[in-house]
Amino acid sequence: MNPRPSILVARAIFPEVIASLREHFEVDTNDDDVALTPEQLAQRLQGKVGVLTTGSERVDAALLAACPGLRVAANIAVGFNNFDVPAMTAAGVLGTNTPDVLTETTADFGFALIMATARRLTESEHFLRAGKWNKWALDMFAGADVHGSTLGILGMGRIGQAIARRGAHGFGMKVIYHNRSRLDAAIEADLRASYVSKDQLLQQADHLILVLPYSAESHHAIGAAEIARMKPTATLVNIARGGIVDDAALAAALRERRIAAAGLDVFEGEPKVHPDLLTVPNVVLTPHIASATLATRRAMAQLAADNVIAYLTQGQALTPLNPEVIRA
Ligand code: 8YV
Repeated sequence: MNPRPSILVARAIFPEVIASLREHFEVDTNDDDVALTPEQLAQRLQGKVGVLTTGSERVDAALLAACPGLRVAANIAVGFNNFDVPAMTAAGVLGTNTPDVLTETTADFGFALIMATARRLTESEHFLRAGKWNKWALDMFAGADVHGSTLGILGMGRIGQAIARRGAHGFGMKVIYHNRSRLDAAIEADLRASYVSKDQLLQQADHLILVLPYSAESHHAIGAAEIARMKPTATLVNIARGGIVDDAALAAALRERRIAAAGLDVFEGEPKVHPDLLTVPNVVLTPHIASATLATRRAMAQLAADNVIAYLTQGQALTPLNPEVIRA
């Protein structure tokens, strides 16, 4: 009998997901959840045909060259900027991601961050915890209304649309969006969202949320020049990827109150955070947790596992990034 194929689960995940993989494969795990260096990852992948990764592990030309036996890399994330997909395709390695299962959870969090940012939730909590609350005042931590305001959405994929729905239907917001391609009129009508130019989006939004994928094109899509186009009362929320916002420029703008506030779940070079962002009061900071509910994280890990199982046992995949590898 042929030995069972070996795979690596690069980060600690749910035991029941590991169990489903063990029905088919020899599974090497990282139970201590140590972040692997590229060299350690390549070393752990020797003799293995599959890997489950998170956004912290890169699958690039160097890794592919060091691991010629690799056939599939399944990212436990919808974003896949840690994958060099053309290099994977050239090497005949299938990549998969986890769309859909995290859409509503991530949209909930986007809204949580909009609310927390507009209503100065963490800033006021820090004030209270520091024992500074000794009298109530009419203008104490007065923020900006969310209901009835204009919500700007940059990037209008599945998560952007789920946020639009919450804004328009739940909070009575006027929803405007900008995206590489405009949505069908029927979808726009259903969402109650209007397409505008990026410049109009920047100028008109009371609350601007970023939900676009990271790429060379979207690097620093929001920098000093874009922030200068925004209303001084506006808030900016990033739940997409670090690098889409120029964090140094944002910290300077927040310090000078060129916009009112920001809410950030993702950072350039995370888990490091730009030191200036840690010292400005008008920013809500969270450690990349937009998809973090137990049910959703479990569904993401299971979808990644199911992709590896489907590909290695049946030559199919549920959510492939480069399906041409399957057809080849
Ligand atoms: C992941 C994310 O949890 O799906 C994404 O793209 O950013 C998060 O949901 C994170 O990338 C870990 O892989």
